[in-house]
Amino acid sequence: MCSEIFRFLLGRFAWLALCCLLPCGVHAEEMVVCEKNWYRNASLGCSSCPAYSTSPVNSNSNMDCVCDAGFGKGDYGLCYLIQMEICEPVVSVTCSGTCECIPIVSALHGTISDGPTNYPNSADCQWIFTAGKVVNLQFTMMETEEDRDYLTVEMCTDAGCAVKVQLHRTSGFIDGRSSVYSNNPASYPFLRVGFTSDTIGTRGGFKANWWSSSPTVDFCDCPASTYLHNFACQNCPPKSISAVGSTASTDCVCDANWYRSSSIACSSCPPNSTSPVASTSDMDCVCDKCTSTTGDGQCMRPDVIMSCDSTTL
Ligand SMILES: [Ca+2]
Repeated sequence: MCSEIFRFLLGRFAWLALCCLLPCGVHAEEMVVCEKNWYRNASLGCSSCPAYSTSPVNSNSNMDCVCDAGFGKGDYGLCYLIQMEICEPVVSVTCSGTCECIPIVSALHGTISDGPTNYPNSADCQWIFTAGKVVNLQFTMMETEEDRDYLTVEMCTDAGCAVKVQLHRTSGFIDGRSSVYSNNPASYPFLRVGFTSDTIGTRGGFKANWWSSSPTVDFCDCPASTYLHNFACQNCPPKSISAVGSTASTDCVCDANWYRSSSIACSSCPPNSTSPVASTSDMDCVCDKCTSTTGDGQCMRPDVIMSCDSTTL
């Protein structure tokens, strides 16, 4: 009698028994709960958040991985060290006189000019560049009254140009671009451009481009496992490291058992294989002893190793 009732119940309420095994309304994929700093991926497994980021328990996507303080999210969801100002040379341009005067602070390059129209009579204008680095200057246009209205380029020991070396003095026209005039920052950290006109007769004036030298390694030593890129220290790809002062992504070398698979990523060697530090190809992954290589590059370990000679594969 009891067994008949049981069979009846099982026949009518089989779905109820299934619900006991898999709680009603809960799909199998919802039961994957990823640990802290991992997130559920498209194939219902758990993937690790990128380096320098964290996520809470039971995260649903890589969007839940939040970059650490001081790091920003970049391409491919990777976290990069936020730009450090120290990498950027700061140039300040101060100017005075009746010419066009556009003060600039913290720029790498720019243009100076007497202004868009003819310069005035009795002009006495100057532009002083302060960088502590090399500042280069090149005239791209010049039209002044010959032997009367002059442009002068000097490098100076101080902002007042008490001690100076004249690099160039000219009047008249130039066809095309002038030579490039640069200061020697070790002795003369300031570069000065002066323009004077006499009391009669004006012309179009001048335009000049200026630019500071690019930052160098000694100017901004990026910390280990980062490299200099666009005046900022960028993280090496996950599973790779670089020396202090690295200046290119190629300075980042993959850890042992990983190999460089793209400019921004290291990939793991297949199971049962190893590679040395700084490997650059999956060809560098060598199968462990007592495994055999399959056609697809996998290293297979036999279920039972009957007589593995440890000196050979
Ligand atoms: Ca004149």
